[in-house]
Amino acid sequence: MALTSLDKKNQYALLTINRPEALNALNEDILSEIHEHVESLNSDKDIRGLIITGTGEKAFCAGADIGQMASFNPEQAEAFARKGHKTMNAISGSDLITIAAINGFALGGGLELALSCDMRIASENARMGLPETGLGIIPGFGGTQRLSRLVGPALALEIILTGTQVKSDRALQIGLVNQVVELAELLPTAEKMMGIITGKKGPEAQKIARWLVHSGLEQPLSAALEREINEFSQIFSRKEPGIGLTAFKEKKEPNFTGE
Ligand code: CO8
Repeated sequence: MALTSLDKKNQYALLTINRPEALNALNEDILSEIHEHVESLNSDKDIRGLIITGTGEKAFCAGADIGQMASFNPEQAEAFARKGHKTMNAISGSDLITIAAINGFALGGGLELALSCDMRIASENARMGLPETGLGIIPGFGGTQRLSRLVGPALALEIILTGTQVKSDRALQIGLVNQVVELAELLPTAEKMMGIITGKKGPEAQKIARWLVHSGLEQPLSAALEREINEFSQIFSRKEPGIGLTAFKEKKEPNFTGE
């Protein structure tokens, strides 16, 4: 039986991890399913966004499956880490605009899954952390890199070395999440944000801006700024500036999709 479900809505999809008996922990099958869903959405012209969440009120995802890892040798550990990275990279590297709706625990690989998304919205009961060093291992699905790029090395090291569970109010304070809302409001809030994003903005402009933000983090500032100038000029060879700038002058709503 599938351990994840995919529900297509207007311009975006909702992916839910369905393994509540293990607090939605990630095994190989779930990683494969998430990867397949992202691949299929990449080729779906009607879908521009993805919200990822977990079943139930307790956990977004409590990490990689600890039972599965207990007997690993180094080769098996590498294969599992590579599989996790492949899935996280598929999310961060796709053209989908992604939001993690964190409904409870997001620990270890669960937080790493949320970190592979563009934005994170957490419920008030959410607890986020990278407890791996307490298990004698290290974050292995991108956490050492994505968390430090998001909150800075000092806070990332505090979280990694203490293994603390960060409560949602502190997560908001340090920029780990974008918003904190009541649990009942979590999906409506994520869906509302996705609706604004996929609503009346220029899809090409959003795609380029998103790519500049992500790719710029891997470049020296001067090169990334030069790339912005280049993309800014190139966008004027596309149709969106004509639609958006003209609509503003005419005091009308822009219609980028022509629908
Ligand atoms: N894997 C497998 N099963 C899990 C996991 C997990 N990560 N987390 C919880 N479960 C299971 C429990 O075993 C339990 O099952 P059962 O009822 O059969 O005993 C069930 O979920 C409910 O959990 P608890 O009874 O423990 O619930 P509590 O409310 O008491 O505690 C916690 C909730 C605090 C979330 C607790 O379950 C916990 O600490 N879980 C483990 C969290 C953790 O350490 N996560 C990190 C895992 S390591 C990781 O993610 C590494 C990623 C990189 C891998 C690199 C590859 C080499």
